[in-house]
Amino acid sequence: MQEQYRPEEIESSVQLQWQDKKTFKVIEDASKQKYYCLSMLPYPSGHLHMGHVRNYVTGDVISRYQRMLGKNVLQPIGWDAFGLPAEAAAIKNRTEPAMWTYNNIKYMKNQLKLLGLSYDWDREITTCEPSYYRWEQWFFTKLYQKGLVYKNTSKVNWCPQDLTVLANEQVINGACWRCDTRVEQKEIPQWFIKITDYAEQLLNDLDSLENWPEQVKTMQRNWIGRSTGVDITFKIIDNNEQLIIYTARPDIFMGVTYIVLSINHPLVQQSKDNNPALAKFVEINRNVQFITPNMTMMEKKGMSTGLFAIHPLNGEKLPIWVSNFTFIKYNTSAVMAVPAHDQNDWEFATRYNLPIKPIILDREGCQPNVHKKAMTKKGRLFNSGEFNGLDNLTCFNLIINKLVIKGIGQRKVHYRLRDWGISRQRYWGAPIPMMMLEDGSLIPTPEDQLPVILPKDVVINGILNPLKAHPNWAKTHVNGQQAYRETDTFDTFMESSWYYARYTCSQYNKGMLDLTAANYWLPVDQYIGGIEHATMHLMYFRFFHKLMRDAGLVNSDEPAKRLLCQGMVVADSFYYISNSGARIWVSPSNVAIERDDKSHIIKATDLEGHELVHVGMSKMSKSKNNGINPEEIIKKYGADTMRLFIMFAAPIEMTLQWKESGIEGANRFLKRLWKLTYDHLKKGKVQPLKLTQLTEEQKILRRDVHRTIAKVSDDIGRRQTFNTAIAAVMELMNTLIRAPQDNEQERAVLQEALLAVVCMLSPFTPHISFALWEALGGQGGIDTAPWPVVDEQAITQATKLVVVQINGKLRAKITVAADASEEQVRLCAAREHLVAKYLNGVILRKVIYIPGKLLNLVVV
Ligand code: HQ5
Repeated sequence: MQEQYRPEEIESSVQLQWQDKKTFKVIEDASKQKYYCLSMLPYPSGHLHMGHVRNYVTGDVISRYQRMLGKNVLQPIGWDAFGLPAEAAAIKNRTEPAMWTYNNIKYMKNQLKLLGLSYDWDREITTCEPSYYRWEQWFFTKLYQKGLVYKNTSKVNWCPQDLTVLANEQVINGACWRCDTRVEQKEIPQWFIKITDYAEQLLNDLDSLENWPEQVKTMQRNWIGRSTGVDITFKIIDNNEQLIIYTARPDIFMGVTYIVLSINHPLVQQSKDNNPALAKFVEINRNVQFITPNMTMMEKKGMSTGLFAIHPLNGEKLPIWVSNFTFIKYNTSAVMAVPAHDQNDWEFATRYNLPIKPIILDREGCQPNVHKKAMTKKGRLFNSGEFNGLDNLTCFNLIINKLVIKGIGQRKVHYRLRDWGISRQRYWGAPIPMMMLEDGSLIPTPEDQLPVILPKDVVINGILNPLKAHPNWAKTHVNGQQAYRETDTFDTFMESSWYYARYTCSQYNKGMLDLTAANYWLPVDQYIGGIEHATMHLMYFRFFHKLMRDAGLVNSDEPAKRLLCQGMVVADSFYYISNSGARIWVSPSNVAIERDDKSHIIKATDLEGHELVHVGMSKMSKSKNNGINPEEIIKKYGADTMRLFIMFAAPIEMTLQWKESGIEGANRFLKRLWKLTYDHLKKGKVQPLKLTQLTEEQKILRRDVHRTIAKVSDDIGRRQTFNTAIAAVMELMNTLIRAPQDNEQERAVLQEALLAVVCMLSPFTPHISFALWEALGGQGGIDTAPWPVVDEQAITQATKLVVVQINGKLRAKITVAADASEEQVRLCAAREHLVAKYLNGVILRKVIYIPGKLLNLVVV
């Protein structure tokens, strides 16, 4: 064993062995318990971000731990390779999206390998390959045949200058990213998958996901947005049209004072023809509604249509308004407003001077004060005719029934969830396998013509859809008839919706899935990824699993049993103001920092001597130039140090603050471990441990070792508190460093302890653990070593001898568990014959206890 810890040598040599021996390759094995651990696959965007590292190291720690428990562990990786960034880069750098993508994959794959992740590389998936997307296309045609796919018009962002569709991220402040022209909305025909058919199941099955974070489940519940309520029909004054509006709050229906339509509501479209002001309002606000992603942040603008509806129960005249925000409520284009009892409605009413009519009494039974804000509490009704005096919850059903009997209400379950629009007017995606015949009819591409391969000979200019512009790609034949291919491509969320299943049989070419393999490995036991995917990806992923189940491809209801969402990585960010007044962000690796004794930054300067403003910690990003390149850290300290720091620095769901000092601490710890092992082994061969001949000190040391094993196992496996697992090992190390190593038994105890430490650390720091295990003479390679087993006796056997005095005189010597509490020691002492005798009939004045040594009872 070398005296110095040299991570660069160890890591590359260990990684080479893993690669050569295919250590992490797995196949189905019915005799072993399977464990499928999956991290969300990356977009091949160029370089690994520290956020990726956190995600993938977490997956690797869990995989390695489960492998040591003896399970057959599948941990795959691949590339979410289609998407807009490749097209943007192709235009910018004048390359092809494929070239850009494959170069990035090559680069990032190498970076992943430097991290020492235990992937089965033979299962790698690259989603832009026809061998992958052909099955997605095949499945889509099956869904079409089942009636789960349809075409409909839907809005897109449209640049009237470039005559192109823009993705939401290409719309900057309402204008085209390229030419700054104001973006419009355009209705074009697009393909949809009926996720709404599965709304009920997607909602109900959330309850079975015990090991998913509550936060994610709540977000999905809100996204699905199930509500029960009623569709109510309103008559309009001097107009033959009727309005049908859904409400989930029939209980406060008597408080409705106005109605709001969104600008795309048919009645607005109709009324604007003879109302120029309204037409102008529609024109101005037409785009805002679509572009602003966070509707609650949006300014609420409104205008009267001049029309009035009639409240069907109290006959009041209700002004009908139009606004730019109505559909936030239930994703419908019309809402009835109850401003006295709904804050959003109240704000709109106050801004435009619309009537506010309270109908729920406050807790004291008085009319509520709604001058400053809406009153949103429950209570008894007033101002509500026949419903006066009843509490609002009771009225929920009474009012629905009344409306139903009058023939103007229909009970309804409503979902906020909309069908999934999967068409993208983009080149770099999987072609949608549909065709149009000469007569305009739509048919799915026949199975024998799949895959529909994305052509390479295209012109990408960011304006024309390259598939549309292609001279002959779209032209084809079906049964001797001329046919035209769909030129839109799939949303990339299609590829990431089923990749997890394909990993179980990524080379299979007889079908989408090899049923035996898929059903051996699925469902995923542990899924790890960012919270940003809480709704879209994780919803589509669950939806696809159910679709595949209903197609007989998988036999479980949900794709993943347990979900972990890692927090983000943040770092210090610094800037100075340039001569032209711009903020110039300086990378933290180029900043010299002075700190005060509390480690607060008091001065920061860059390499050119600019004094910098420190804005605290923020998400590592290009815009703040505060990203830390994982490769540089590996070069400087090794992958094990980086892995250890990342898993130690914060609880996994929390934000991780990047600190070089923390990295240094992790590095020092590994060096200490190396040195302790080296010094231990230098003393020569270690004799076997003789459990029956242990001294009290040795028993206590063994107790600490086995307690640590128990804690670390629970922390990694059940609690997933990786930081506390590492802290426990560090604490044990402090004890081991101080432990005597002079005789054979002491060295044997240390040998056992070191083997345990190396094992416990190996999920976190696999390379150094590999090397130390070998040096310590551990059996077999550490990659096949079993997780250390807790010796329960070692925990209970460790004892201490406590001297018991009464008024300073020795009366007994008792043996207690080494960690016995004072209470337990006193009880034990009281059971001693002599102690009991002296305590009889006296008053206990004072107890002096020196833990693990002395108990002195002062009596009178
Ligand atoms: C992080 C960062 C960057 C990344 N391809 C999709 C994707 O998000 C995943 C599909 C399943 C839809 C995490 C991120 C995600 C994983 C891959 N990450 N911080 N790809 N700065 O490359 O935490 O949350 O963007 O789980 O890395 O990210 S990705």
